[in-house]
Amino acid sequence: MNNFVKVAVSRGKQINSRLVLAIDLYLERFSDKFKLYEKIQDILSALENYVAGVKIGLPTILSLTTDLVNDLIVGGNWEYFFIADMKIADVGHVSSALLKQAAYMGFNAVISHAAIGYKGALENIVSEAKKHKIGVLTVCAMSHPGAEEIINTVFHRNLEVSLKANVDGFISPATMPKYIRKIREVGVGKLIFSPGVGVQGASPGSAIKAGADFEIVGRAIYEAENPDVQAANILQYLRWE
Ligand code: BMP
Repeated sequence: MNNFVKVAVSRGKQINSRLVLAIDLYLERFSDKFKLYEKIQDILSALENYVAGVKIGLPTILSLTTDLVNDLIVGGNWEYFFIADMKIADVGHVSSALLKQAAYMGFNAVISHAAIGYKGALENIVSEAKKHKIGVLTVCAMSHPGAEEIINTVFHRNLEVSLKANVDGFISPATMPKYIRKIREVGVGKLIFSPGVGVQGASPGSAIKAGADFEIVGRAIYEAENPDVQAANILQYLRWE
């Protein structure tokens, strides 16, 4: 097992949770970034007994800016693992530069698209990730209906290049469990994180049943009146045993 896989599994087992929180909160006005920072800190403080890891999206990273994200992750002294959802999709040197930014901010793993291919893209990302000791997760299929128009039609090729690049795991849609099943068959030792639970329609626990290791839940938790109560409800379906 590589380091990110170990970190994520051991954290998950430590609190018996397969729940990853997605945070995509963002600012309408630049001036409020400290308010946003405090709001996210409050959410994270309330959820540490229920949530294994936190995936932070680009709307939030851009709103907080890199130094505040670093402060949030490192300064908080959390037990969580952190995933940077940058959905990298660029040529090698730019992709590597993005990955480095994630490492500097203190993330444990970064998400890249797989459709950029191996040569001059994923190969660079994975080699840069090794230098910084962070994990790489690829998107081989997506959860929204339009994903079936293009990206999911090349799912098998996305999976193939990801395996060739020896990524640490995958983001695979809870809304379309057939992709999770396929990855589980071939992705030995790799992690599967599944978004699409809650607001997008998949039921808590459904992706785990199909073979995922973690389910990613965003709005259903952070928009709830009591995020901790909601996380506790969802967690019933997301235990390790
Ligand atoms: P929510 O639970 O609020 O629908 O959020 C889902 C999260 O998972 C978002 O951060 C989104 O970017 C991410 N995601 C997704 O919804 N579908 C995918 O196919 C890939 C994703 O990363």
